[in-house]
Amino acid sequence: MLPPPWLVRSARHLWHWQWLQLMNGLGPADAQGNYRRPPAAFAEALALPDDAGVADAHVVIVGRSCPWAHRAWLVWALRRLQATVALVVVEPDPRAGRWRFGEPFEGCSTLAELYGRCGAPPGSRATVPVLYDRRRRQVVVGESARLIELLNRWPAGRDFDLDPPGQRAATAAWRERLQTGVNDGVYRCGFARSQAAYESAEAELFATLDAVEQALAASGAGAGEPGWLSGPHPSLADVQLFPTLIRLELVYAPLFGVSRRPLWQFPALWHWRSRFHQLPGVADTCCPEAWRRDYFGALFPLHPSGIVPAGPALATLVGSCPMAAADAGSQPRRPE
Ligand SMILES: N[C@@H](CCC(=O)N[C@@H](CS)C(=O)NCC(=O)O)C(=O)O
Repeated sequence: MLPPPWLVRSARHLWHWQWLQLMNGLGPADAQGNYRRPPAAFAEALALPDDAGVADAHVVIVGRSCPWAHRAWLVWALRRLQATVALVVVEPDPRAGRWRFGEPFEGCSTLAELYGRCGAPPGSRATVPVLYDRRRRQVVVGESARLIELLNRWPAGRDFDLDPPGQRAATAAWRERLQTGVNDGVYRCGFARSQAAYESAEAELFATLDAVEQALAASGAGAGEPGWLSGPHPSLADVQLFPTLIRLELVYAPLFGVSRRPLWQFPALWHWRSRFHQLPGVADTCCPEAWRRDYFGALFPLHPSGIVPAGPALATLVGSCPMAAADAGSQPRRPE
């Protein structure tokens, strides 16, 4: 038997109120319902430590599902920092809503404990990624945008500058635009608390993706020519874009509602994503099962059932573009 309408109405009312309370735990919003990312606790990077490059003196702490941590992991992998910076992977604890260490790290079982011990202001969020200094027992930086700049200056196993001198201005401009429009943009869609907040974030997200698509297509980088977002060499702008785009079909489109245009409708971006994925070390940083499990399993207010949907295999997202293949099929073939 169907429940009476008054019961449905009251349950909806109560559920909406509870949803708003739970959303407060996920992230703050302004009066219009726009998600506002809280500031990081250790936002400013300390100077490059004198012992940068000494084996095991520093640790970068990441979580597999976190796109902000993914950028740090990418720089670590691309520059081959394995010999000098240890990588520690924390796991989410969905019940407690925080990160925990697999085995005690510096005597701490959770990231929150480590933050507290390093003097994070009370009430601040214990977020990944973190660059930690083992000798000084201090966080060097807890803000990913600064952290990747620092790791890019770290003495490396591979001479690979991700802020190449000839393309610095373009890299900086893209990084700023991507941070708001794309990296935070998908979260502003998913964590929006009103239709208007969602629509404005969604419009900015797809406008930014359109701009990237045009830039890549114009440079030839999307069509098989060598070249990257800010110029001929891969840069921190590419590093910033990849973690968001590689999660698009797997997580953000179904969970955050960013499904207006699937990525195969952006052929240059699709091709760019496949090429970036092929760079040495990048594939090892991609953990699609953990992404789906953590997002669908841990973001209770957005997905209360916790059911993890089946998703496309990663291999189908980093192969040739279905759109390009369709175009090629519809073109008259050139004589051999
Ligand atoms: N500003 C930070 C944001 C990082 C961030 O939000 N990380 C999330 C995971 S994707 C986190 O650790 N959240 C834990 C929490 O909010 O308690 C950065 O870019 O480094």
